[in-house]
Amino acid sequence: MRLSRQTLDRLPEGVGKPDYDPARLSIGIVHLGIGAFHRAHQAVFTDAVLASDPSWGICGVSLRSPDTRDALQPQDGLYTLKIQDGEGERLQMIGSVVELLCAPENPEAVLARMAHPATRIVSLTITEKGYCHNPATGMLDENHPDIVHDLENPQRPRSAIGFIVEALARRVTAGIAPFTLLSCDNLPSNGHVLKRVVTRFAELRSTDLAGLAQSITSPSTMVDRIVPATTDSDRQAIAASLGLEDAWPIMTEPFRQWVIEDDFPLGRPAWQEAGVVFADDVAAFEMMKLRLLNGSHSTLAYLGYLAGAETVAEAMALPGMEALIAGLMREEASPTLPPLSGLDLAAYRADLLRRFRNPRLRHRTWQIAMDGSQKLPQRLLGTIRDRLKAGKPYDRLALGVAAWMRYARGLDEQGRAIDVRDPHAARIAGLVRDLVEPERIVDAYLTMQDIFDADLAANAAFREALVKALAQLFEAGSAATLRAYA
Ligand code: CS2
Repeated sequence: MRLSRQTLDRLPEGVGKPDYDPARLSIGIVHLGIGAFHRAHQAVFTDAVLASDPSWGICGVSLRSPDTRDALQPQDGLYTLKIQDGEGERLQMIGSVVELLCAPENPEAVLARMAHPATRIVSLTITEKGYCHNPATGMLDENHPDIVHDLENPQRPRSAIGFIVEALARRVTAGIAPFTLLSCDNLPSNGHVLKRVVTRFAELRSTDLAGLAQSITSPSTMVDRIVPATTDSDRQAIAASLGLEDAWPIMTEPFRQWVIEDDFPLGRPAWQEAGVVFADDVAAFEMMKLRLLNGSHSTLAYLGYLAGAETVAEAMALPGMEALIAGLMREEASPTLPPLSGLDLAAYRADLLRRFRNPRLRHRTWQIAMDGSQKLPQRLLGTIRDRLKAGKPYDRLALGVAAWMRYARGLDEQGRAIDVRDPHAARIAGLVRDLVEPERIVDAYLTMQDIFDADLAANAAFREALVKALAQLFEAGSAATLRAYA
């Protein structure tokens, strides 16, 4: 039997259930990119406050595949959240997602929902590459195939940006005020980046639309929760605990954090009641999280994968890894952060190490290794730029970048192919696959100025640090390189 509104009352005792009637929800939020992260984060914070205002139900949109819709629609949008760490586990049913749409199948339904007067927020988790921007500059990549397509077919868009601008245009025509845009991706100043690419795209469509895009609000956010991809064995374990089938449960950790700039002209859910922090400026939080959590995550994913560790917890157990990551955070990344009053940075770092060690989450290094070309600039390269300016060492950060270079080249330490997922995977393979000398590999990578901007690419000390780290990874391998930090 399948999980659904009808079967909710069959759930075993101890499983958390919505404290509202899911059948009475209406839609106030359209979320673009309804993946696991959204369902462990924004949808959960929203679920917690729907009892006081049921008008903030979520319409979840997939921009690519119908998988999520196909899994959740027969369950009335309900799914299980499994929250687990070394101390135990807890199951909770989430009911905030009330409608599921698959954009490529029916773009018109998505546009109609976004243009509906009751839709007051359009939130996004579309990953870094979904912004169709140049990661080094933050500007719209006007040659991006989806952008070119959407400018030619504005009424049948493919990209999130194309959908947003067309929906805004329809709202203006209908005399409906613009929705608030809410980026929930791991980008610095994500609200500004989103507004910049949306405004530029609108400008390319027409000058009237450009003025409109200028007037929208797009608060920045910092989002945090570790959410590994669900596996079939997770599905089986959930079915055994519930006595009901759930086609797509979500696995996560107890920790969750959401910091948002409070700028919602059409209103918002009372998220503060669920622990969301509203701040005037989230840039400092965002930088802390990107440079400490995500910078460490990427470093340990590349080094860990190369050393044969399948999960983050396994990577953390490699001799030397924890000391390397702790040192990267404390010595190299933390000194570059702006002061955050009231925040104990040492405790934050200790907490991160504990979260990375979570023995219950099987968070694959391969999953985090995805899309490195889009992640490195804000996770490692910005920190290195600041260290260079200050004349301070950055060896561990350089090792992280070199490990990406080794990984993305596409061959592991045994010479086997790596399944590299990255929008630039083919371009990278073309540049470096056949090269063997570390100098030449580094030089070839440094020609990618959409990742390494011109200044960094021309910095001799930076180049030398990368060559040294990469040479070590080729000569000694990742595990032996790590052992030197133990
Ligand atoms: C990870 C993040 O996959 C990745 O690149 O670094 O998804 C990370 O788990 C989240 O940002 C944690 O909030």
